Amino acid sequence: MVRPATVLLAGLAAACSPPATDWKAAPDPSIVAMTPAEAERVVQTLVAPPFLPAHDQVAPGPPRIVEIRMEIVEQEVEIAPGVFVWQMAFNGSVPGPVPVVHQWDWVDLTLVNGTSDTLSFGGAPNQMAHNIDFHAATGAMGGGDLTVVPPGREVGLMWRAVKAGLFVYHCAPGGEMVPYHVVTGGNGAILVLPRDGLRDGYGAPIRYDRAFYFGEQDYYVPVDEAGVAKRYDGFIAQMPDMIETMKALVPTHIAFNGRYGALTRDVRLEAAVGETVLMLHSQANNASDPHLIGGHGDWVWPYGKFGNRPLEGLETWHVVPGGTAAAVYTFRQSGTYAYLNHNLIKAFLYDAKALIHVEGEWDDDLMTTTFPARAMTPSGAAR
Ligand SMILES: [Cu+2]
Repeated sequence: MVRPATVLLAGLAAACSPPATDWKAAPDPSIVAMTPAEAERVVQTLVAPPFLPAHDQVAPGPPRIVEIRMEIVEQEVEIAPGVFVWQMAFNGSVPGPVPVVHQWDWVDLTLVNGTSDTLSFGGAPNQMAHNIDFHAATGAMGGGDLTVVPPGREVGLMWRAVKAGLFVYHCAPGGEMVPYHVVTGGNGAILVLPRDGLRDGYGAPIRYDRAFYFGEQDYYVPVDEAGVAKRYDGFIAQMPDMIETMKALVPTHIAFNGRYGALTRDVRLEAAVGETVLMLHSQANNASDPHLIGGHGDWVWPYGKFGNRPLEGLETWHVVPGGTAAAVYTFRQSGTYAYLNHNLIKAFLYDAKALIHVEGEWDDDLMTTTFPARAMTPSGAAR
């Protein structure tokens, strides 16, 4: 028998918070109402993509203030053989690092224009002002208006992660500087996990064993009369020609993680049969269509946002410009898999691709050779 008091309490709870769906719980009003003054502070050390910093998949307690530090570096990088670009790079990587927090946490950022030791990198000080616009943040151009910082200075910004998902961040100093800084590498993504972790389409918890972040970058490299990629003295000198090249809207180079071969040659991505891998993808300036050759997206969150019920068993999914994708896959078969943009021109004639090497037993029941290549048998004839 249900007591009247129980019915009353249930009615009050329903009036205070959105209803639970059949696959996720409603937010806890006391967590939403919490203030930063009540929150514990933690420091998160960021790492270079495609990897993520050490993190809990389920929030270990109430919302926290997560302190992160991002140093902006203007650096010249050989993005493809003989092709050099002055990048704008958060923490010296393209894309920038992936901070990992939980929904309703606060992000307390120190944004440094230069590096902390010498305020320079490779002997060359930064030349331009930069800032950061977090798509996961609320108000003031995503923080862009409050974080404009000249070379040799640093600025602080704290914001609350009110939405769960993978969200793009990028530099956005205004006008033509916005696309110039973004397509020279000034972008990345932040992962905001649900407090109780990921859930599949039935509401069951998902725990991943590994997570890889694929940042897809389009470049617009000017060439001389002979068609040779031009090289410049610095981030400012490169800008006028590059902006003219950008206006054609046709990338000259496309790469995962900043340069050709980054995730097929320079970094070896590994997993094992039976492991679940979270595959994160962003493109700050163009669309992309991720696909795992030889596998699938077991669960794929539309637009990379965890507040939506994930879709099951996809072959290829979509990243909108200035957006993300998130998918999990449990590997069932050993071998080498390619994770790529299934615009195959962008994958193979450019370099929008990565390899994942999976160790383990081969399962003949999933795939086997019935006979090797041999002379053709005429149709209808007995072999
Ligand atoms: Cu910038």
